[in-house]
Amino acid sequence: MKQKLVLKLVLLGDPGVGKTSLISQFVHSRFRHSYQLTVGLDISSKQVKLKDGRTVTLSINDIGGQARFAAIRHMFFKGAHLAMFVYDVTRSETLSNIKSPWYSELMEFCSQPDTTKSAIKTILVGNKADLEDYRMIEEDEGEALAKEIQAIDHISASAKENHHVNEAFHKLAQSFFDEIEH
Ligand code: G3D
Ligand code: MG
Repeated sequence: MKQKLVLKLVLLGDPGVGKTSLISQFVHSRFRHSYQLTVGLDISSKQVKLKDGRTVTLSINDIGGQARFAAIRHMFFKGAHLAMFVYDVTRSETLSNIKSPWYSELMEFCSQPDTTKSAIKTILVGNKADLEDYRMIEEDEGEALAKEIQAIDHISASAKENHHVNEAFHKLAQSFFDEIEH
């Protein structure tokens, strides 16, 4: 019997960086112009094809404004295999907030004994790359942070223009298997 592979992916980053928009573009191939605050925890799933032809289902977890509350965040992180850190290239503070609180909290939580710490893979995404005239964060700053937090990669993306969105999700999913099988 074929086993269904499901990986839990969480998106982390400040409000307004485009987490919900990246998911909407990846899962539904659409970009919504009206601002919709994510309420509660929103889970969607999408299948991705790995390099070897197998498919894996991503269970994509989007957390909203409630991200302020530590108790909810912990439920959100629990059992995650993959994390996508998202910042907005037009707002500097969204990059500095990746390291703390987002990265440090994920690590803190993942050091609990019942989680999949050894396997968690992360990627850093600089969203809104279409807003070139308003860019405040250069590529090399994102790359440096990705190295520092040991993310598998740094990707400049645009949920609006569907630029590098699929690549970011696919790369992250693939990295989980590259690690296990080598
Ligand atoms: P969040 O889920 O991280 O809180 P959202 O962020 O996905 O709700 O997006 C917040 C705002 O950024 C929305 O605009 C959304 O349209 C915009 N946005 C998201 N991704 C992009 C992108 O790639 N490029 C541009 N130019 N805008 C983007 P509003 O105006 O509704 O606040
Ligand atoms: Mg949202």
